[in-house]
Amino acid sequence: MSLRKLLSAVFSLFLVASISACGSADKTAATAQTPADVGIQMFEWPWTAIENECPTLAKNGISWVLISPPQEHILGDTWWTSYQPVSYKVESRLGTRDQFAAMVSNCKTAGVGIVADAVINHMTGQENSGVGTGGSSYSHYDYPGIYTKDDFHECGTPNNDISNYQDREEVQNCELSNLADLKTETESVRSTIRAYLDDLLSLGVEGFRIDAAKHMPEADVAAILKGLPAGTRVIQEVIRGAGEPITPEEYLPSGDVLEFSWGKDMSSLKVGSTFSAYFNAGTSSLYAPSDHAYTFVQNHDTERGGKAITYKDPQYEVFNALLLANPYGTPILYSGYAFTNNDSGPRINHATGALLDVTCVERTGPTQTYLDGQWTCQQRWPTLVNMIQWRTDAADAPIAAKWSDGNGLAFARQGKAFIAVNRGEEPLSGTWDTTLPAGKYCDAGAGEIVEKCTDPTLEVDKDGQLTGTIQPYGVLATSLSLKN
Ligand code: LAG
Ligand code: CA
Repeated sequence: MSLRKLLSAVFSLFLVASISACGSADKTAATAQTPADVGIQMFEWPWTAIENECPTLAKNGISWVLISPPQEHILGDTWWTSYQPVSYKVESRLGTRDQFAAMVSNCKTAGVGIVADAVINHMTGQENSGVGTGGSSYSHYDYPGIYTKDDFHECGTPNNDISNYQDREEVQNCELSNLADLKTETESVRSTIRAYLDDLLSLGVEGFRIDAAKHMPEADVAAILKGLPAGTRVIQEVIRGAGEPITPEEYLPSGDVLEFSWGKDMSSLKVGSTFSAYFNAGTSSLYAPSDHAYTFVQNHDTERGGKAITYKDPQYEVFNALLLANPYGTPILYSGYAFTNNDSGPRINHATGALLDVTCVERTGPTQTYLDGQWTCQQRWPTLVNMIQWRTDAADAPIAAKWSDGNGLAFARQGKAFIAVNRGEEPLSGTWDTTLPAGKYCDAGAGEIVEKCTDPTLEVDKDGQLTGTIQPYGVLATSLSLKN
């Protein structure tokens, strides 16, 4: 267990003790559970909208939010302007410094941490000069008062770009899509970046996603992050690539990593292939150690890559439930907006250029479709909210009673929780070994958030057997705190 997880466990025990002392024994207090560590990437959500959502996130069991990059960036309507830093002022399309500070502080009060996406490998990729979202002027290799031409790599490839991912030097010292590549090996660049991270910490963030970590030598990342306060969450983006010399494992000395293998393996299980291969995920050499790996069905890049399972797929909810049900790694849910054009940013008022307010579309079920720009709000999907409680109930219990048949897959977390899913369009009926105590239970996949199970629809017999039907693209799941 990492120091961060230990601290959070100790804190939650303290919280539980103080809640019980006040006499309001809710289900968490009654069983003194350590809440599962579940995060959510809230892609391109403005700071004020996240602040407003934090009480709901906390209630739904989500511990932290991975936000989009908060630094000043180039102007433009696409989402990826966020990934072209102009300066380290916390002034972006997503909000001002004051709005950022208010979000971090009020979310913390609600019990939700903020993890900032730190774009530190590069600056802008525009050939033309311009002005950023905070009013700073810049040109491709010049950021007044911050960096000059000498702070960037000239690597010698045509265009200065990375083309050969088999070449370590090239991947780390050339340009990723023309983005001016910082000399992260120099003391002055390192300390400039570090001052930015320290500024975000002073505003109260609990950690960082290190964007494009693979494009910086691990020694540089380690030097930049050296001496961060104990417990700071560090999630490095090192995309695993077949046969590439740079691996996520190399980066473990400087923090944890995003494990891209998980979502990739799930995408091949969406249809057709043998569903029981799910049980192998996390076991091969293509997976970082569970304690240091963050897992996700998709992120903002893979959602646009054409291969991942996304909100557009009716199987999306099933695979997110399987993400939460799996003991491997720390899960990151995802909440963004619908799109047909990969470049489209969040919707704006064309007269003022300001972002429109975020409103959540109500969930109707797995085959729901969304209009472009609508916010999909996975943090409110009842099945996923119930599955977060399920994950807390499952705690460290191992996978047991594995079953799979065609489009159906089921398993238990020994004695604590049970899930059966259907990735197909026909209902599936069966009898499964839940490993649970006999009794009546509520179904996590029935479409309502279960706060206390008063209307049970599932019955587990004295042998732990449950007979039921899994709806098309459905989840049938239950766990000890969903017991009547
Ligand atoms: C990342 N991780 O390593 C981000 O997760 C990913 O979203 C970022 O790419 C990338 N690294 C750089 O931080 C995104 C878009 C790119 C976009 C880039 C910079 O996926 O498409 O590139 O952000 O805005 C765009 C254009 C390129 C152009 C470049 C420079 O698409 O054609 O060369 O801007 O102007
Ligand atoms: Ca680099």
